[in-house]
Amino acid sequence: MNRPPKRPEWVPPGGGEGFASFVLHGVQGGHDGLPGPGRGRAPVRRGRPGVAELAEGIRAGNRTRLAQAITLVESNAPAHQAEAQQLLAALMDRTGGALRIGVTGVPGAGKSTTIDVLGSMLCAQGHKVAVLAVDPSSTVTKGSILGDKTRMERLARCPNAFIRPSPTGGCLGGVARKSRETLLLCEAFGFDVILLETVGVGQSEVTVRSMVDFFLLVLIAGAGDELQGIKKGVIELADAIVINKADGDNVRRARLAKAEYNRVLGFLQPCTEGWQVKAYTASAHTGAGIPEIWEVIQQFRAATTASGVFQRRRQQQNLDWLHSLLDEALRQRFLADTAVQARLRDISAAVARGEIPPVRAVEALLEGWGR
Ligand SMILES: Nc1nc2c(ncn2[C@@H]2O[C@H](COP(=O)(O)OP(=O)(O)OP(=O)(O)O)[C@@H](O)[C@H]2O)c(=O)[nH]1
Ligand SMILES: [Mg+2]
Repeated sequence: MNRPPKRPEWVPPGGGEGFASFVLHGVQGGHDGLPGPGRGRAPVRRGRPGVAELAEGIRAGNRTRLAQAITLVESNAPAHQAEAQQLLAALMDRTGGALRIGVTGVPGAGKSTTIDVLGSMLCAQGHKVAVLAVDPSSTVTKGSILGDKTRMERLARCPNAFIRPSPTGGCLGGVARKSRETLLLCEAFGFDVILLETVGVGQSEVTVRSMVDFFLLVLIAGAGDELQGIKKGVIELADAIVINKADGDNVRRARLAKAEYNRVLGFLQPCTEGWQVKAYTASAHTGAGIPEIWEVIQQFRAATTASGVFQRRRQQQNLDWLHSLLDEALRQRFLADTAVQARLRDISAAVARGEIPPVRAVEALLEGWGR
């Protein structure tokens, strides 16, 4: 009786090879594989805590409840998602209190090490620090390269710190939703500084920029043209640039790179209204320059709060999130309609043959839908 294994409930419909988990069917008879009832008592299955219990636990600072709540938010199962939304709604009054800092940069630039040193320093000052990784390239099979606790050894030992590896969402949209909601849970728990690490390639830095107040770009001094390897677009998202690994033989090159970036930054439009972006040098190994980065972040917060830019950005981020969720929901509903699917097939073929202009095709598809 060889039944094929089932997919777990959290695998999205059509979830492909990226989801490596399977559920094996139970064996008949005892769990020692022998026929007949197993010996010994069956293990007691404790139920998952409900929404009220999770909300209460998070308000009371219970870390186990926080971890369970994040697992709920990260689940793709529709029933879990409904519960996660109830939980977030119950905790909304406790959110918004943390300073949200994004950290991006080329792979290996020292983002995790910088977060380790900065986070440990902040914990020692009495802050409560949460670190989240946002890495859309990580899937169940590939595992997460970011948020690696071994690269944040010091911070992982701080009782006031919390480190969470990247959720596996399959696509950037899925990871982004989970990260945004995890951020809110961390705020409700009482973390006052939240650091989000992401890779500086692709679209993920744009997504993280849309979740944070301050965006730090970590780079290293390279040979020749300093602007090679990192897109100008990423530089334009930053509120500060740190040239890391300014230690040993590298100090002089790091200073030259800093000067070159500062020259370029003079020509670029700052990402945050009224804030002049500058480059700095630091070493996450020696700790030099890290307290200065925190100084800059505090100055940024004070200046943008006084000008109202800080609050306006948060409001705009909430609205942008609303609209992107609305776009996604409308798209899904539209494409799930069987009548639309049939018409889409025909119209797509006609568009491919060049018989109907695409704009007319869209109008034709939308006509009559949702009435
Ligand atoms: N010399 C020197 N090495 C550093 C410094 N910061 C980090 N490193 C080293 O650089 C390597 C990469 O550091 P990570 O902190 O993992 O870099 P990352 O940017 O988080 O890397 P990914 O998450 O893999 O993109 C490690 O071997 C670190 O020990 C620094 O300030 N000086
Ligand atoms: Mg890292």
